[in-house]
Amino acid sequence: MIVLVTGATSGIGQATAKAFAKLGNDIIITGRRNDRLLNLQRELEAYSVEVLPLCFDVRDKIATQNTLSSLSGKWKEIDILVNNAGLAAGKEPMQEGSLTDWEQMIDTNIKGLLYVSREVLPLMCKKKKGHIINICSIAGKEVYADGGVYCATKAAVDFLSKGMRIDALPYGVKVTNVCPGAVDTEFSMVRFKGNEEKSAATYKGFKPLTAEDVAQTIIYCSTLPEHVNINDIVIMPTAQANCSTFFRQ
Ligand code: NDP
Ligand code: 8X3
Repeated sequence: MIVLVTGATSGIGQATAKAFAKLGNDIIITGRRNDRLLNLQRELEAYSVEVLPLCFDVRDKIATQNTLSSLSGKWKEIDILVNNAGLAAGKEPMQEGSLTDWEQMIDTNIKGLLYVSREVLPLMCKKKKGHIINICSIAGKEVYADGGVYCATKAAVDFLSKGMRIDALPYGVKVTNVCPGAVDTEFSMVRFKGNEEKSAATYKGFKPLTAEDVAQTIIYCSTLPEHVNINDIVIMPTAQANCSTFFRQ
C-alpha cells in the first residue's frame, strides 16, 4: 500500500510513518524541514520500502496543489492519507491572543488539511477505495481555558471528518477521526515557542501518551476489514479524564 503522512518530521507523524514502513508500506512523507525528511527517508528505507519525501508548507495553497498534483506513476495510488500536520500556537485568553498565532493555527489545521485532502480525495474516489485519517484532538471535542482558537480548529477537523465521510460514502472511501489527549511530542515546545519550562509543565506529574501509542492506534484503524470503519476514536493517557482534568502526582 501507499501511505501519505503529512507532518512526518516529528512526533505523531514521524512515529506513524515508521509504523507503516515497518509493515512494508511505501510512504510519502511531508513537512517543511527538508533535512529531517531526508533523514527519515533513510531510516524508513531500511525497512526495504520506497519513500518519497515532499517538502512543502501545507498553508501554501499553490505549493500544496502543485506538489500533490504532480505525483506520478504509483505515487498517485495513495491508499491511506494521514492528515497529521498541525500545531497549537500560544495559550492565552482570547482577549489577549495573537492574531498571527490564530492565523497560523487556522491556516495549518483547517485550510492546510483541506488543501491536501482536495488533492488526494479525488484520487481515492476515482479508484473507489481509500482511507483518510484526520488527526483531530480531545481539543476538538471540548474547550479548555486559553485554548479556544486551537480547540475551534480541531472542532473544525471533527466536522470536516464527518462531512468527508458523507461525501466519500458512495466511493467506499473510509474517513477516521483520531482524537488524542496529551501526547509527549514537540507539540508543547512549538506551542510555547521554545519555552522549555512551560512545555515541561504540560506533562508534569503524569505519564502522557507517546507518539508511538497514537501511531499504533492509527495502524489499528487502518488494518480493519474492508467493511469496518472506526469513525471516531478518542485516546487518552490513563491519567487524563478530559481536556483539562489530569491526575498529577
Ligand atoms: P509535532 O510538533 O511533534 O509535529 C507536528 C508536525 O506537523 C511536524 O512534522 C511539522 O513539520 C508539521 N507541520 C506543522 N506545521 C506545518 C505546516 N505549515 N506545513 C507542513 N507541516 C507542518 O506535534 P504532534 O506530533 O504532537 O502533532 C501532530 C498532530 O497531532 C497535530 O495536528 C496536533 O494538533 C495533533 N495533536 C497533538 C497532541 C499532542 O498532545 N501532542 C494531542 C492531540 C492532537 P515541520 O515543522 O517540518 O513542517
Ligand atoms: C493537543 C492536546 O489537550 O493539549 O491537541 O490541546 S491539548
